[in-house]
Amino acid sequence: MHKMLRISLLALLLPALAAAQPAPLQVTGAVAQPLNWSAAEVAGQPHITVKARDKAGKTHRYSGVPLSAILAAAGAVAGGKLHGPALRKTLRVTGHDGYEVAFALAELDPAFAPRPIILADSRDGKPLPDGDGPWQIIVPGERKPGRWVRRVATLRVLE
Ligand SMILES: Nc1nc2c(c(=O)[nH]1)N[C@H]1C(S)=C(S)[C@@H](COP(=O)(O)O)O[C@H]1N2
Ligand SMILES: [Mo]
Repeated sequence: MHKMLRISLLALLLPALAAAQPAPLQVTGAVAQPLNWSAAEVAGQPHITVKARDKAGKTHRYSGVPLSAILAAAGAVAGGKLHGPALRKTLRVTGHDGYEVAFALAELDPAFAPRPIILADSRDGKPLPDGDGPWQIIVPGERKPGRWVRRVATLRVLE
């Protein structure tokens, strides 16, 4: 192929290739170290598996990263420091469609919470389907799945 043609084809394709890159996970707000994690970086974090019932009442095995571990990596207040006035703090989770839910940090902290809430990247051993992934919040034991945010974009700690 002619060199100029090759270069201009590449120039045309580059924005499309960039757009095809999945958006990173943003961890922001009242944290010491904001994070911007690619899917590979999320996949590289220690995972746990939880069983949870979906809206249809079907039990699945979801694997993912505990939100408490993500908050720890971002330097959000946790553990022994999460007491007294810090207990007002919340995590706002936003999906790519703008859907938002809140968790109290205490709901996520292993010192308070009986169950880990996770940022799941797989269900029954397979990546989440496109409409749910790459990441979905899974809240085991919760009676309604309203906080199972699909297509998670941002985790923001609010004071
Ligand atoms: N990104 C995103 N996640 C979402 C929602 C949404 O609108 N957007 N709806 C929530 C609600 S209210 C419920 S009940 C569950 C299941 O929703 P579904 O019935 O659309 O599957 O997904 C939750 N996660
Ligand atoms: Mo819902």
